Amino acid sequence: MSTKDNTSLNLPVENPEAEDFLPLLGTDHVELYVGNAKQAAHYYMSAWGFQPEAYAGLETGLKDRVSYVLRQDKIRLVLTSPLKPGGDINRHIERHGDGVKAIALWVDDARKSFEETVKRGAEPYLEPEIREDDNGKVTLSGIHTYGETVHIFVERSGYDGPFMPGYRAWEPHYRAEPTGLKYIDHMVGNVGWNEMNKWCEFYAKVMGFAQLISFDDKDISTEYTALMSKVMSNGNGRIKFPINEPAEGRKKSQIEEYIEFYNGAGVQHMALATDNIIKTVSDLRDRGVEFLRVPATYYEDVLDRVGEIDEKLEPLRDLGILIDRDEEGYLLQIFTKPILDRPTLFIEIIQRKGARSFGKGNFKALFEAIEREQESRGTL
Ligand code: TYF
Ligand code: FE
Repeated sequence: MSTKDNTSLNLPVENPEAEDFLPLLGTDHVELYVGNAKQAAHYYMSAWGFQPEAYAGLETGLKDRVSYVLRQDKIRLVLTSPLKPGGDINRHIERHGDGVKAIALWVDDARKSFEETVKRGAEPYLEPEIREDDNGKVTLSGIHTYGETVHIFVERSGYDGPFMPGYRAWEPHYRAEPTGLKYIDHMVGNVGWNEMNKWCEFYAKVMGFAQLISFDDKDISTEYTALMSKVMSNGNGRIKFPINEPAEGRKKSQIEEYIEFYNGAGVQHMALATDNIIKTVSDLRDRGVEFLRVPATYYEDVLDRVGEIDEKLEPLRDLGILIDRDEEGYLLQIFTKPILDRPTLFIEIIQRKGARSFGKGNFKALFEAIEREQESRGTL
């Protein structure tokens, strides 16, 4: 069973009667800083089936940057590139390569979200600011989290224009079929040696999250791969942030490899949910998305482990989709190879059939597949 508990963090367990001081309605968007937003936007459209939604750049009065907004169902991506040398975006890209800068959270009150979190120790990133145009107003604020990653609080107050004030609708002639991606299931952070508890405590203390104790939890670490992980979740369970740290193991930790190439802590993967993983993964494969593969032997005994499932095993095996079960149901998941040149960011596709855990039963096969990739890069 999935429950909430903060005792292992030496923090008081949440009082269920207490008011949630940071009610989160969902993930508003994820912003990536990238070297070439125009081409990245084309990749997320053509390969992933995102739809063009909004644009801001020279044509809308910006002088030094450009942003493309893409959407697929509830998932919104913002791709931002600099137009001139210098500045924060260039520095971010030089240091980290393309990567996630902001995990933006949808709130009813961006000012209160800022004040409550800063009061509890968050480092301010963006003082509350109101953006307004003919379509209404949006209030933004922001705080720092691990590495150079930030959380933006977005209060939409019924705004009904393209994305937010400052943007215009983006309507290129090209559109690709969606691939069935529905919402962000979780966003995972990689942090440095022995920093997992510090960042879990940040989410508990500063943002009112609690540790999600699930099937996966009991030290997933070093038996197969050198990492430790805990999952933090907000009050209504809509936002889930697993936090990984490297651990000593037989081989070089995949988390250490990430930290080296990203030059610090950052977002390791986003897990995107579908309600038809076979269709979604077939479409993505057809469009060139590369997935990790486990050995064919994985499928010889997987049904002994997970029991009966609704899907036929054959297409799951052909596509390399992994299966796991917990007390509440089962899940189907698969992981891309890194989607950038640096071995940093990757994407997970997940379909939940009742399970609320993260696929512990797959860790051995998955982490061995990741180690084979590390080996081919000579970084193991
Ligand atoms: O989010 C999770 O916990 C799972 C499993 O490097 C996982 O997706 C954990 C660490 C990792 C890759 C996958
Ligand atoms: Fe995941």
